[in-house]
Amino acid sequence: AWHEAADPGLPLLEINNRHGRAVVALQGAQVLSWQPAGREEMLWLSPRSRMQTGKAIRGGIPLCLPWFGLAADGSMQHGFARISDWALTEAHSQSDGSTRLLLELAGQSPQPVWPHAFRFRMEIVLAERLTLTLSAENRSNAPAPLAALFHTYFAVSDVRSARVTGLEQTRYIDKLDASRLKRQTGAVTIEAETDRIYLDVPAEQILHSLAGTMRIESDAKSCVVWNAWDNDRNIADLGAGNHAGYLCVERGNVADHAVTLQPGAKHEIRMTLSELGTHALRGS
Ligand code: TA6
Repeated sequence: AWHEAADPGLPLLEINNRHGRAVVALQGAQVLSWQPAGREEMLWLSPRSRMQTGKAIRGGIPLCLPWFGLAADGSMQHGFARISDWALTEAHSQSDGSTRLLLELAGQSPQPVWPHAFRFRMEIVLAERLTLTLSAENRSNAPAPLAALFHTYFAVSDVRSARVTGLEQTRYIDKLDASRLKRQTGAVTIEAETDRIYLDVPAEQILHSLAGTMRIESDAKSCVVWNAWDNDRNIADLGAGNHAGYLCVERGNVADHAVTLQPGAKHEIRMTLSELGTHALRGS
């Protein structure tokens, strides 16, 4: 139904294969929906999201690229990649029944705060698992600072009963407590507004919720955990009470793990999501 709300200038691609179904917006190379065969929706899309050209979409898997958080001059949050129109350069089915899409965004940066020529590529493979590979190449002749993150919104039955394992004993920056550095004890649970950047994290996290179990694997070193809690009322495209339905668990290289890309150099991050067989469709 949310397709119908989309502005006609916001093209959506749909993948359907024996492993499941996914919807990807060309704007931002953003995965909006992923439903493994016979399973529920794994990603959360805000019922209040704008579906308009040039406006960030609240949900699915937005990219934060080429920076995370506010730009150095305070002008723009999370980079321009998520509001830019990417091009589909390849789409094909593979012998194992999976589908592979390749999307690209290249040229001169539209943002003076990041004055570089670049090429970003995003590969999306829908198999039994969903694998995203993002690469960023600096095509300018000056070193470019770069952060890259998959800002995934996972659908949960109720965030108060969600739990993330795989971050035990990890250090994190608490953005809601003057960016103090703290250490996680036990699993991560959400009992209030939460906005943390975990550093040097293990390759794998598991998100447990009453809806089911999701494995998140990545070679990247940061993991951001975010839920707006009752601050959702102040975020127009989220809306009061809607925080209960999602938890952001975001893998990438940001903060201490942001990089400097030399002219001609590339940086790549990969993430694989696997549903661990527990999100059976209700009533089946
Ligand atoms: O990744 C967490 C975060 O950076 C939070 O600080 C919060 O603001 C969130 O992203 C959403 O950002 P957005 O620009 O999409 O509203």
